[in-house]
Amino acid sequence: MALKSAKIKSLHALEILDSRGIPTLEVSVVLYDGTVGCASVPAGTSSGSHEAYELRDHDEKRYRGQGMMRAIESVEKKIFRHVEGMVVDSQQEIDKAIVSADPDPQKSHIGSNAALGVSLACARAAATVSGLPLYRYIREAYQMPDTRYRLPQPMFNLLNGGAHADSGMDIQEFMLVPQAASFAESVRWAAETFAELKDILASRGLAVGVGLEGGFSPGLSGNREALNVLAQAIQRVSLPADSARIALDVAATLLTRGGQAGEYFFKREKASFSRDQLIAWYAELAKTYPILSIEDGLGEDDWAGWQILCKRLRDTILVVGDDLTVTSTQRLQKAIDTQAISALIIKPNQVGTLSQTIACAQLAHQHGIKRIVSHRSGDTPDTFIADLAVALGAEYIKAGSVTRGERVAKYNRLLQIEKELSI
Ligand code: 2PG
Ligand code: MG
Repeated sequence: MALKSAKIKSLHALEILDSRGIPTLEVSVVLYDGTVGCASVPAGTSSGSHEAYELRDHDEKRYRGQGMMRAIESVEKKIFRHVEGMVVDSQQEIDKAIVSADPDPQKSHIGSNAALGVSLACARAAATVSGLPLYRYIREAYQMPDTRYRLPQPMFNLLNGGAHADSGMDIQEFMLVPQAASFAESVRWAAETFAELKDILASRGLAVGVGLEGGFSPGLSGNREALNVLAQAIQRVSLPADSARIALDVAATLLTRGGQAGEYFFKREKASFSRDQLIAWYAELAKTYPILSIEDGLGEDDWAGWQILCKRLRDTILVVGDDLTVTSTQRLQKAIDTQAISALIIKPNQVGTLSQTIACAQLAHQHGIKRIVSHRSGDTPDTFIADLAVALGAEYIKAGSVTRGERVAKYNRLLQIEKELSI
C-alpha cells in the first residue's frame, strides 16, 4: 500500500562532472517523510543519432557549451510541475508524467538527461522507503516474474579504440567475457588478464595509459594486432579451455564517410571496406578468434545490411544493436521484424526513463534477444545499471575495464549483490 508520507515534495538538480570532465546532472528527489533519492546521469561520446535528446546549454561561455543550466531548470521547474505530490512508489505513473511533460517523444524540450535523472532518483527513493535493495524494488515495481535472481555475465573492455582513445584502434571496444562460475571469479580473471596485458604492452615499449573506459589504448598497428595481444594475455592467465570469449564494439557508424552506409573507412589501417567486405571480414574474425559478439558492426541506418549481417553470423556469434536500436521499442520492433539482431544494448539514457528502458528490455526478452545492460563512456560512480541488470535478469553487462572508479563501481556493486544473494 502506498504510504501517504512517500510523496514527492521537491526536486533538486546539480551540475556535476562526468568521468570525461564534461558536465552532467545529479538529481535528488526529496519526499515529505524526509527520504532523499539521488541519481546521476551518464553521457555518450559515440552517441547514436536516434537517441533521445540530451539537453545542454550551448552557451559557449561556460564549459564550451556543454553546461547543465537548462537541464537543471527542466528538472526543477518543467518536470517538477508534472510529478509534484505523486506517490514515489508509482514509478510507472511517474515516468508517464515525465513523458507527458514533453510533446516531443525524443524529449527535445525537457531533455532525456533531465528526465532520466528524475526517473532514477524516484526509483532510488522508493527503494529506500520500501526497505528493499534497488534490484528487488525494481522487480516489484514492474511485477516482473519471481524467477531466481542471477548475475549478468560481465564484458570487460580491456582495449579502448575509436572515439574512446586517441592512440587506439579503429574498433572502439575489445572486451573480455570470462565464462566463469561466479561473478567474483569473472572479476578476478579480468583483473589478471588486464595485468598480463599491461606487461605484454610494456615489454614492447607501448603506452599503458588508459582510454575513456579504463582499457589500454596502445599504438598498435591495427585491429588484428589488438586481438592478438588480448589473446596472448588470456593465454598467459592459463584460464580453463574455452573459458574466455571476446566481444567487440565496432561503433561502425563512426567509420562511415559522412554517415554514408555502404563504405567503411578504417583510418588506422588505411583500409576501406564495402559493407559486404566488412561482413566477410567479421566472419573471418569469428573463425580465427573466440568471438562471442559484434556490436554495431554496421551503420545505424543500414537496415538492409544488418539483415545480411545477422543472417550470415547469427548462428556463430551475437549480432548486437546499439546505435541501431537506441533502447527504443519502435526501433527494436523494426529490428525484430527484419531479423536484424540477436542481442541489443540497453542504455537508460538513450531513452530517458526507467519504464521505457524496461519496456524495451522486456520486448527483447520476449523475442529471445539477449540483453546487454550498458554504461556510457562519460559516466559517474552511480551504480544504478548494476541493480537494473540483476532486476531484469539481463544476460550481460558492460561497464568498462577493471580500472577507473566509475567503471569498477558497477562491478563492485555486483560483487555485493552476488554476496547478498548467496547468504
Ligand atoms: C557504446 C558506448 C559505451 P558511448 O558505444 O556502446 O561503451 O560508448 O557511451 O560513447 O556511446
Ligand atoms: Mg556501442
